[in-house]
Amino acid sequence: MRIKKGVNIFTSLVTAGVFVAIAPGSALAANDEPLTGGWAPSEWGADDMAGSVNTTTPRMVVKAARLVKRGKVATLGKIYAQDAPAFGSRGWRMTIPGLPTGGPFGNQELVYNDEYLSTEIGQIGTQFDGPGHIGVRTSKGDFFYNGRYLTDAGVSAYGMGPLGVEHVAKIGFVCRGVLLDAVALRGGQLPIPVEASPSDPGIITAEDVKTMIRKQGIAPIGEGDCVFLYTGHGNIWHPTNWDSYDAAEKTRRVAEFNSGEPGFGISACEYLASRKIILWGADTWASEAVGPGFAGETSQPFECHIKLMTKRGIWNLENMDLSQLVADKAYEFLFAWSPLKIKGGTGSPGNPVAMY
Ligand code: UVW
Repeated sequence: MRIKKGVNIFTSLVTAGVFVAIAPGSALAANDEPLTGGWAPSEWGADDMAGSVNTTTPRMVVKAARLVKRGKVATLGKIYAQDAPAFGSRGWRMTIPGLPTGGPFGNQELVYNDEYLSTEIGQIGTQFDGPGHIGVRTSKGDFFYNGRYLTDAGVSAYGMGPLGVEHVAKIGFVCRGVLLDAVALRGGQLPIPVEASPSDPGIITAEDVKTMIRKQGIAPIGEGDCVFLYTGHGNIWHPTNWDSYDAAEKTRRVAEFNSGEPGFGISACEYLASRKIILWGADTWASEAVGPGFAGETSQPFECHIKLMTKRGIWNLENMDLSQLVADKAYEFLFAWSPLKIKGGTGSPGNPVAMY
């Protein structure tokens, strides 16, 4: 199946039967690879709730800090707004009740405003995918990072308990950031893949990653690094020009942005895991290639999500604005980011920072 240009991918996934409602009591399709493949306990022990952030040592932080040479700072988050693209039916709705919300108080006639927000707070715009976001349906139940299940004590509709994002946020990410400029590699914005093949120009393979590192003249990817891919697809939801577009242009761009995306293929993700990175991300909504049939480099949808996060606890930052780093050719930098401490949350919004 091909994703039609302009069709919301979530609608397509449902139509294609990738997301299927299962009637109570009916037989469940299951993938037992997490059980037979030794995905739990993780390398940080059976009790771990944080994953890759455990890797960082004081020595790594000091080494990463030495990458600040020009004294420049780039913020890597995009603007949260109601008309910005979102996956599926997710949305952002903010109101300022009262306007002013309260006051006036005292002789100074103080007034104040608060915002009321309705959104999928951890899974909107620039977003961090934490331990409770992606799982695999096995014959024992829905398996998440480190062998936790949605039926475990503490996991409920009110929060993910031991899978909550706050367990990662208590540690946070300070690392050597690496920018992989795939637009420079391919000579232009990467296309949405049209076939599940390492030769598709929209799919970044392990070899592509090694080539970019060599061409960009930086040290190989190593333990504790945070690695980000620039595909150019993120400019459809343009980080600076967005508000200059009229409503029809925004609608067209939202549909195009959501209809698939170039990105990492599974060979690249396996390579990044072998180098022991702690965070991966991109200027796209999934950070990995999403093409026909929702496949990446293989026919499996969101394979990097599963193999990096559910299997290994290597977390993901989506919808990053990498444009300043690209313009400055800042290919390695000090990177700092922590998810919000949302108790039981699946992820977090935020505004990561690069210093170089
Ligand atoms: C899904 O939630 C399936 O994708 P993402 O992590 O890209 O939001």
